[in-house]
Amino acid sequence: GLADVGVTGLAVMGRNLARNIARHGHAVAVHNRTASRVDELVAEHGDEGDFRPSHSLEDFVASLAKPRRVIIMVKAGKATDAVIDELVPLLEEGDIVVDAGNAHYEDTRRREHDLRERGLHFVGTGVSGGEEGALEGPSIMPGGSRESYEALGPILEDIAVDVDGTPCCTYVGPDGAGHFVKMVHNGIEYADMQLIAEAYDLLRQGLDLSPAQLADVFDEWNEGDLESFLVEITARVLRHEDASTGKPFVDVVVDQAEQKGTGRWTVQSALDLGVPVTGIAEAVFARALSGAAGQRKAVLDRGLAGPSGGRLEGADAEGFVDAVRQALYASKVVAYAQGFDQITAASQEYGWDIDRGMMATIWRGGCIIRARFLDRIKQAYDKDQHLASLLLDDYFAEAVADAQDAWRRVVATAVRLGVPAPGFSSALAYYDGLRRDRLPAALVQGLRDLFGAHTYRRVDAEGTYHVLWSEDGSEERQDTQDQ
Ligand code: NBP
Repeated sequence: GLADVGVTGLAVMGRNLARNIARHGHAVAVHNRTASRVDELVAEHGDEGDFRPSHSLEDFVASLAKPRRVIIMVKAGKATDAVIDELVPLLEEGDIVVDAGNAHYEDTRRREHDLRERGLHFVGTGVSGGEEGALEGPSIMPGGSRESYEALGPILEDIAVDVDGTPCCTYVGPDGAGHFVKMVHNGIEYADMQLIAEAYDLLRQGLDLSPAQLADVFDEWNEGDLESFLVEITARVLRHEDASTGKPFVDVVVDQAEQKGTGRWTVQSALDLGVPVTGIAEAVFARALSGAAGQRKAVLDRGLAGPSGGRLEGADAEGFVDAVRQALYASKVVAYAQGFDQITAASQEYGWDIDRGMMATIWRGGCIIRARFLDRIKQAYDKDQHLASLLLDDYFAEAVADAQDAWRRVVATAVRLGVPAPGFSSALAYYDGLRRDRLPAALVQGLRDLFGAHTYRRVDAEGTYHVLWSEDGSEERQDTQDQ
């Protein structure tokens, strides 16, 4: 018979995804530009399931049952377009092309539009969990037509990881929705890691705890509300000793964080949408600062003034570990709330109608940000589908209220010690900004009106106004003038 589904692009990700599909009892056609990868896969893992190898794209397409389901797993960008261009002439109306690479959602929107005009379905899907996830069960975030999900969903849900009997895969929304949600997931991952790094730094600097002692702290935190994959592996990394020097591993690693770009994409999109994702932005900028090696060295050589006294003593040290735990939790709530705001804004902008509770559900497994906490987010959106901010949900509002004294103490301590905590402090500033009755934005509007005649609105009347600053200071109503 013909194969149920095909995978083209058999580097680490595609190869593992194909094996995962085969292990679940589906006949999987496999293809790669360089044929040796096809042969290697079948030679090494052919006994795991029903693989149908092809050396040409024509044979590959011919080996698939209709409507054809083709998963492309190649390097994101030009390679994806090259494969699509080659593939499309070989396909027929109703066939489904799936891009499982890390595409930018704007590219996915363009590709979906082009293929739809040719009668084909295009599904851009986020796949999270790296190599291991692809093989053992990733979290899958597919976007595209609902109709295509009918044919594709069952296989994807089959190979996705399961949490409490629920697969970490669901239909996300039309065209770029899946890749958008995957992008924000990665952005949240940046924010989460930055907050963890700040917690580590504050405790190490403030209390002089060793990496091994801090590993114990993170292990303990992993028993409570902070329970997550990232906190778990933080303990592992901190406990690890460098084999050649015997030093704590974290002390032999160059302190310049790299990035592949999805955090930057998230922030770029947030700027366009006008959504404050300060947690993600601070994380991206903190990596950039860490990588500014020349500048850092020049500053270190010259020396720039900082506060005196680097350690916490007595009452200042008391309870500080737990205060940092609470600050981490509150900041994390803010970072996730902001990420979900970005999904909300894009969903409105592009008409995606994304079910936010379901996004939290499918991130519970397979993902780097998998965490106990995501159940709470799901519950919050289940209770109120139109929730304006996660911070308004009773559970989160109370959790942050409980944490806020500790959070303020930690941010103040960081400032006093001169330990940078951009994630903690910007999350708190965001929280306080959101809470404010009147913001100084009123003054900003006044300034804009004076220097640029940009106009303003009044608290006590409808309409748009401008002050005649260079005349008698009287106020003009602007919006009626043109009529
Ligand atoms: P790579 O991103 O390293 O891409 C290698 C694959 O792309 C090979 O199969 C290669 O074929 C193929 N390819 C290239 Br490059 N140019 C091509 C072209 N013009 N025509 C046809 N095929 C071409 O593979 P990966 O690390 O497995 O990642 C695959 C996708 O999954 C990427 O989009 C990545 O961002 C995403 N992703 C990766 C991870 C991860 O942890 N690695 C996690 C989540 C998502 P060849 O063998 O002939 O050179």
